[in-house]
Amino acid sequence: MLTLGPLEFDVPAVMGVLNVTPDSFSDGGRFVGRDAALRQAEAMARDGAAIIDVGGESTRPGAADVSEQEELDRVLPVIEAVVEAAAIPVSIDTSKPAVMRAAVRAGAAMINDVRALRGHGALQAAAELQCPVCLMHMQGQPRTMQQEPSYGDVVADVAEFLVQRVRACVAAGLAEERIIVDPGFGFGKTPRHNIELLANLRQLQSVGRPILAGLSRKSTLGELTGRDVGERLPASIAAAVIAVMEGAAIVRVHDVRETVDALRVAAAVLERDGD
Ligand code: YH5
Repeated sequence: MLTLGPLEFDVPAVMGVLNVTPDSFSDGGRFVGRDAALRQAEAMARDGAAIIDVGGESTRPGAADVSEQEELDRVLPVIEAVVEAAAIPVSIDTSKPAVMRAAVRAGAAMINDVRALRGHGALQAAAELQCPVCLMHMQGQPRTMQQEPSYGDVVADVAEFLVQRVRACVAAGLAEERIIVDPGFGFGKTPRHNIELLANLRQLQSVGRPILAGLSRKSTLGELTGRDVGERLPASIAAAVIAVMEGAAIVRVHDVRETVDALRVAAAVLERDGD
């Protein structure tokens, strides 16, 4: 069992991705609109997701910035609908303090920030809200992060960043036991960097907090398989299983049903080992 303040998950846990961006790379905007998003969330809950991650800012490489109002308009109706109708916690994928506040007021139970609360006012907002947070590593900014990412030792550099961010959060008053860390697959990383991180995910346990891994449908899997984004399910399942076998407590995925089945097999092996 993973306990993050008021949130409790069986481990491994699946976080289902619910994009509410019209330009979303992998969903192409199919779930824009409150009712369609709600149906998708309900299906993910039925299929065994532990939490639904609602995001209104596209952070794919090269994506344009979204205004605060636009992000609020996208995510709030969906969070309200899911919180009211679906018996599953919601996390808000945002870096904007105003969106964090409004989302938590609307019932979101967790903040997932790809900028690890480094944005202006984000740390203070999260500390005030006192909800669980996921701190993700990213080198650079979404618009330019894939232009020649470079590290000394990618695993050590990411671990050091996460240790520093956990420290900054605790210093700001966030309860350490509510923090999750994430190496940020694909965020300012080459395929080699991503594979290195996946192979050495266990080393990030030295940070001392549960690990979330998001590899679902990402470009590295496209590079490895030669498949377009809509045809990366087998590769995504393999990546989720490897992440869990290497110590991830939560995996963030688009295809909940298939991943939950695969992770039942991984969990049986892990539980037998006593890991
Ligand atoms: C993550 O890893 N990722 S949004 C490009 C794709 C497919 C998917 C090229 N938010 C993460 O999912 N939050 C995103 O095809 C995240 N960890 C956490 N905590 C990017 C994404 C994607 C990008």
